[in-house]
Amino acid sequence: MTDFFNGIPRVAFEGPATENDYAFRHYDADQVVLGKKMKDHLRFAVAYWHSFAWPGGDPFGGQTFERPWFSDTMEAAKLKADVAFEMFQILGAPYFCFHDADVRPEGATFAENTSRLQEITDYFQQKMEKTGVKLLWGTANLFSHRRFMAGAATNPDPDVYAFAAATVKTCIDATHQLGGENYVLWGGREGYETLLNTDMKRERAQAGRFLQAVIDYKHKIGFKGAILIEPKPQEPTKHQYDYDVATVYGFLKDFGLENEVKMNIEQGHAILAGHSFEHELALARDLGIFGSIDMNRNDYQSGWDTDQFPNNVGEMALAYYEILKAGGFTTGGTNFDAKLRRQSLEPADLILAHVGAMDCCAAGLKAAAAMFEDGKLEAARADRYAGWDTARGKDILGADLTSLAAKVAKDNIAPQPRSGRQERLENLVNRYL
Ligand code: XLS
Ligand code: NI
Ligand code: NI
Repeated sequence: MTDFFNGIPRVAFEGPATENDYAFRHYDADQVVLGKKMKDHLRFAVAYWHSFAWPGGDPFGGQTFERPWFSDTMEAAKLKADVAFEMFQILGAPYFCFHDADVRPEGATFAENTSRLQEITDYFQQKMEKTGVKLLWGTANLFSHRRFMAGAATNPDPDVYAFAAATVKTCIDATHQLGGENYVLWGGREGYETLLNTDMKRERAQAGRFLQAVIDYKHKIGFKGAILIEPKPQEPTKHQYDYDVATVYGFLKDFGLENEVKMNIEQGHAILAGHSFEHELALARDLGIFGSIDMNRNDYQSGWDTDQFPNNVGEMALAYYEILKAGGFTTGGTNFDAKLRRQSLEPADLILAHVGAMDCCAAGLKAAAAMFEDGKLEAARADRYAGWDTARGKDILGADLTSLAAKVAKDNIAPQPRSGRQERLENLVNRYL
């Protein structure tokens, strides 16, 4: 045991009336909702990078957090792992996620990076066996080191592509060894700042080739997890190639990979793309590529990726409603890709941020389940489109323009507008919260 979370007890469910900060009011892991335990619906994961590797900097100032493991040694990396697993247990979080760069210090060479990652992977493996905590996904950080400043797969320099590919191989290996249920590719610096120096066509082809190589490798080693792409429209580059779900789907179709890859959808990225979270979730579901979520919000005023813990039950309810409609998670889960505010210095802040987030998601899930079970929302939607289920609707959809022109003239069709009933439906949703 380390003394980092000194005296903070294991967080348990105590119900909505409790006064205890270190308790769940809604998240009751074993409570059955729609035939499944809450923990199996939500599949919470802690993001290693924000919770344990981020120093609290912003564009105007550096480190604010003082963590005993902030140093570049393997000993510190192991202390970090010790504390991380203590936190997973305090929270009862079933999963975690990591990038290579979060868990091991940067080496002088690729070989050193690889051996350090291997050492930590073995260390994780022991801890996972002991605690039962599992890996939701692994990934490679192909965006922090300066070698990746002009992109990884989409870099103008083939050597950077090679280094990135080699790094991804080691990260898939680590994920595979740890029984990870998914492997994530977030575009990092795959994008551009100015077209003046960018050959977009070439970069897009490189990205397609890279992804194909990842899929080939996955099959070669028998990795059974899902490969997930995480769309984001901008930041760090001005224009990210994996803009949103629709853009990534077009890209996958182009390279014939739409059956090999699914989406990891982040709430904040959806907002940055000018969509609602539920739009992105519903679209991915309808296209058959829904995978997993990063449940971290952005500030609605600031216009950048602030990665805050979720705290709006109404928003969560609409998100989990779409996920329930997708049949729930299979390999995916709810990853908190969220960081504390830089003034939140105390170890307790880290715990309470997650407690609130888990509770908020649980409350959202319960509301979504009630909405789903009740069926009123779907009935209203079905009623709005009922005309299309009639023989007449089907004939109209099958007809060509000439016959439709003839039909409209002959039957004297004069459509009558009907209310969309938005406010009525919004009132309905609020009743479940
Ligand atoms: C950055 C992304 C990143 C991915 C993992 O905005 O959200 O944290 O989730 O590389
Ligand atoms: Ni993000
Ligand atoms: Ni993310």
